Amino acid sequence: MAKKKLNRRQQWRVDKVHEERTNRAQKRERDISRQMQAGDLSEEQQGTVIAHFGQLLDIEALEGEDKGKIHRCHVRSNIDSLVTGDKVIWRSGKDLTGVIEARVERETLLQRPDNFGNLKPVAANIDYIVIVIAPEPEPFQGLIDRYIVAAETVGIPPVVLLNKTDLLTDENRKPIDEMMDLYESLGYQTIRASVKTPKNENGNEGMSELLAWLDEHTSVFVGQSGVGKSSLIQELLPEHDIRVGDLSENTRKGTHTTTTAKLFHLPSGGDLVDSPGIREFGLWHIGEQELLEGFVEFRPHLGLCRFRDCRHQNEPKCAINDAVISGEITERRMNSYRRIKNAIEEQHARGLTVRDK
Ligand SMILES: Nc1nc2c(ncn2[C@@H]2O[C@H](COP(=O)(O)OP(=O)(O)OP(=O)(O)O)[C@@H](O)[C@H]2O)c(=O)[nH]1
Ligand SMILES: [Mg+2]
Ligand SMILES: [Zn+2]
Repeated sequence: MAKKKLNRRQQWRVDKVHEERTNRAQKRERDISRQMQAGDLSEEQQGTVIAHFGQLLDIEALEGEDKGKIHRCHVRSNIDSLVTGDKVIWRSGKDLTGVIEARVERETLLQRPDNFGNLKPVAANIDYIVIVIAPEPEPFQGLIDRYIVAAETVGIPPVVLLNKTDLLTDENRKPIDEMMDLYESLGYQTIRASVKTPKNENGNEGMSELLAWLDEHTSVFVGQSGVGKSSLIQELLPEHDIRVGDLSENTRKGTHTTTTAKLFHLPSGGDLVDSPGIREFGLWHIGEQELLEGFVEFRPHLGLCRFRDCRHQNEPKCAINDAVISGEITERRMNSYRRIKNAIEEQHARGLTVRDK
């Protein structure tokens, strides 16, 4: 797509925004220097990014007398994007403020492209990606598979969590059971839970199993808006006050209640990241081979097609198609793969490519 040239007025506006941004960054740096000269900033220490609010981040102190306390911090302008779960080097300031000096190398990073082709981090240093689905809003297999491909690509094990089991009915039970069975048969951990069942000695349904899974790990809850990610976290952490939102009366979809990813500590030692619900999960940063490998059951068949450049459509002796015929690969997953592949190709054809940020 050819870019339209900006007219003078538009260019002036772009320059002005840029100038204002530069001025703000310079002012921030001056404020930081002033605080340092006044001896208001502590020595460098380690911290964790708990949440992100525009230019400011909530940092939890991991050492010193402030250990466990949360400071709202500025970031030095030379640090690239930070995300919930990042470990940082920072200095604490007066009144629970501070300055982030550097980012510690990440162990893992879940990211996705936004609508403009910028690759955005979702959460860092994560051990499990918990894909939350529910009978309402209705689950889309395509979205689950996209999350799984993203998880497989970065090497973070995905877990499929069916929440709101209290809403299972004679009508929706069968398709949802089939979906859960499919992921279980592929070797993925599945969990069923509800925050609205009558409590027994272990709390609501599935909560003790969920807690056991989350124990001593860092997990991020992802999925559509309204599936109950925040509700589950609220149930696990009753002493916190976490916002949950009703589904829309008309569409029975979520209302995008959580707006920024936030990290919580479990009393047992694990960490949990609540993330904002999404409509779609773009995968255009994923290569053709990565997409194929993102479907775990395809892996034994890769590289065995007659043609080296096989597109796994109607070619003769295609190992992937043969595996569909023999039942080793389900039609459902093959269709899902095709849909994702087409969507990625369509995005590329429209000139959308991903800029790593
Ligand atoms: N029946 C039933 N309703 C639930 C359950 N868990 C959550 N809900 C309801 O589902 C709605 C959405 O819950 P949230 O926790 O805000 O959903 P979310 O996934 O965090 O949504 P976003 O923050 O928008 O991404 C609320 O009205 C909850 O009360 C459950 O187990 N059973
Ligand atoms: Mg939420
Ligand atoms: Zn093939």
